[in-house]
Amino acid sequence: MISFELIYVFVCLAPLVNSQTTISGNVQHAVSGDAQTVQELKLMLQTLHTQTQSLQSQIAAIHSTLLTQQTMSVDDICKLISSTKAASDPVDCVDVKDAGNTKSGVYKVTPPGEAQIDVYCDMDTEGGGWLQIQKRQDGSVDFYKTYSEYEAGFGNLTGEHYLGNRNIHAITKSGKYELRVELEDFQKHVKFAHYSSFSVADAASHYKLTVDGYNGTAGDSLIFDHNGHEFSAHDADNDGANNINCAEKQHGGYWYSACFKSNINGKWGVPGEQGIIWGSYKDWTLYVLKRTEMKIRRVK
Ligand SMILES: [Ca+2]
Repeated sequence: MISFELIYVFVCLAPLVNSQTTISGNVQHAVSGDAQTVQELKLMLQTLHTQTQSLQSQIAAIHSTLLTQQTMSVDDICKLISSTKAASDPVDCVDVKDAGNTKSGVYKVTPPGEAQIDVYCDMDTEGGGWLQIQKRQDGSVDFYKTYSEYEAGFGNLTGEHYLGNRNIHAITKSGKYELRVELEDFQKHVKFAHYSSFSVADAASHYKLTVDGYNGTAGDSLIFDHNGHEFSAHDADNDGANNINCAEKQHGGYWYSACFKSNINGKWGVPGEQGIIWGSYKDWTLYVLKRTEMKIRRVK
């Protein structure tokens, strides 16, 4: 408010000062019959002119200082808000990373509209900032869960787990996210599938999968037969097969169609179509995998 008032004074004074010569001329013309009075008035006007110029300089200096301070202040406030948000209320692992965390591990994030939760952030893979939403590695967690359990999430963050569809939706609706799927077989061969965009719809849409932009070494076993499909569990048949409960048949919870090209929430450590499968990993065979990770990262 003060700076605007000073700007106003500055703007108003400028024409006034510039008009001193005109005023002087008019006065001289009006009282030309009294030379002494005219001389006194000219002196007064000169004094006023000098004082006004001095005042103008002071106002300009103050104005400049205030503008500088104002700019710095706004920048500082923005940085403060940004750093405070990243430090205390991160939405995802990108925020966690931006807050200066460089080690992979469990961190607290708050998906928009949801309560604060713990998540596992991968800070080592491909630049870090990845939020893990699924992991299989040893069969320690049973993935044959109900729809509600898949909705809420389950497992151990430092081991096998599923983040939960409600939170995956809350996070992916808040921005553009990419997906990386890492896949390792029992011979320690690692491949990956990267998708440039990934999101999961809301509960009313049964957490429908939208994924696009594949590249990688494992092949694409997600877009075909899974993209655009709703999530199913053995107690919630939302798949694309009228006469089959795919979640029951494949022993998992997933975005099944009729029924699958990948089944990484299937039964760990068993061969066949109920196993941990990523069809394109090896020539569209039922080649069983040991470790799978799904991780998402906000695209800036
Ligand atoms: Ca069905």
